[in-house]
Amino acid sequence: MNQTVAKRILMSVTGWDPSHWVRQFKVHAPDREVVLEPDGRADPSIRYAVVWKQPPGILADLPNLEAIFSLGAGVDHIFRDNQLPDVPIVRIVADDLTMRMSEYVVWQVLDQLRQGNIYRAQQKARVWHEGEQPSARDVTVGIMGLGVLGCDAAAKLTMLGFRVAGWSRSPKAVAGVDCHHGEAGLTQMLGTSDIIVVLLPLTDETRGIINSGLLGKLKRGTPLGGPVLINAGRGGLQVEADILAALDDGRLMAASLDVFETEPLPEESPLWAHPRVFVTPHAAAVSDPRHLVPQMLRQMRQHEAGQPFSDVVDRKAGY
Ligand code: NDP
Ligand code: OXD
Repeated sequence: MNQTVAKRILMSVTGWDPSHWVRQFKVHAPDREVVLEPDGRADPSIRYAVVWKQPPGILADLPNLEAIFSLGAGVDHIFRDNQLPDVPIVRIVADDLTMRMSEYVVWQVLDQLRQGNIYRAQQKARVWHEGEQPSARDVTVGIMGLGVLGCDAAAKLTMLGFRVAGWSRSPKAVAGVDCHHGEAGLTQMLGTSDIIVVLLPLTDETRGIINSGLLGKLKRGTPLGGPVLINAGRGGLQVEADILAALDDGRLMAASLDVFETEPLPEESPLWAHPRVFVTPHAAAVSDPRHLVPQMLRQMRQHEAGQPFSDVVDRKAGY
C-alpha cells in the first residue's frame, strides 16, 4: 500500500455542500486524498470517515476504517445508522463552535431581557412607549445540558449578571452555576428559571423531553412576563405541538427555536408565523471547516503517532 492510498479519507455529507471541507483538506493535507461518497464505498484504503448523516451501512462496509469524525458536536446523525463499525467516533469540541453557540444563546437571552420583540413591533407601528426594564440580576437562566456548550454559555451569562442554573445527567459542580441533576433536580430548575436554554444531545433518554409535562413545570409570573424557551440542541428533543399549545395557553411566553422535529422546517408549520416564536434554520453554531479541518488532521496525526483520539463519544450514553 503506498503512502497516498494509506491516508485516504471518505467524506459523506447529506444536506449541505462539502466542497469547502474538501478544499480545506487539500490546503492543510495535500498528501491525504479525500474521496466523496458515493465514491469510496467499501474501499479498503479508507482509514477515516468524516460524516454528516451518512447513508446507513456504508461505514460498516469499510474494512480498514480506524475512526469516524462527526462534522458536528452532536452525533445523533451518526447513530441513526444501526450497523456502525466498532471504531472510535470523534465529535467536534472546538473553541470556534463553542463561541458561536454562546453568541447565539447570549443574543437570544438578551433579546428576551430587553424585550426586542415588543420594541420591534412598536417601531413598526411608530409607537413611543418605554416598557418595564428588568435587570439581568432579576432573571434566572436554567440551562438543560451542562456540557462543553452549556458551561461556556453559563460562564458568559454569569458575566452579564444573570443568575444561572444548570442540569446534567451526572452531578456536577460548576463555578457560579446552581447545578442540578436527576428528575427532581430538573423539576426544581424548571420551577425557578425565567428562561430555559436547551443544549442537550439527542439520545434515547432525551428524545421528546420538551413536552407538555415539562412545559407544565415552568415557573409562573417571571420578571419577563412569562417563561421563555430557547432550544439550540436538537429538534428531536421537542414536541412542537406541545410548545404551540403552551404558547397559546400562557404556560410559555416566547420561544427561540434553532432546531426542529423536521428540518428544513416545513412551510406549513405554524411556528413560522407565531408572533412569539423566533425561528433560525439550525444556524446557532455552524461548523467552520477553516477551524475544524486542521483540528481533525491533528487528531489523525496523533493517532498515527500512537496516541489516543480526544473527544471520543461514549457509545453507551449516545453522546
Ligand atoms: P456535551 O456532550 O459536552 O454536553 C452534553 C450535556 O448534556 C452534558 O452536560 C450531559 O450531562 C447532558 N446530558 C446528556 N444526556 C442527559 C440526560 N439524559 N439528562 C440530563 N443531562 C443530560 O455536548 P455539547 O455541549 O458539546 O453539545 C450539546 C448539543 O448541542 C449537541 O449534542 C448538539 O445536539 C447541539 N448542537 C447544536 C448546534 C446548533 O447549531 N444548533 C451546534 C452544536 C451543537 P453530563 O455532563 O452528566 O454528561
Ligand atoms: C452540531 C450542529 O451538532 O451543528 O454541531 O448541529
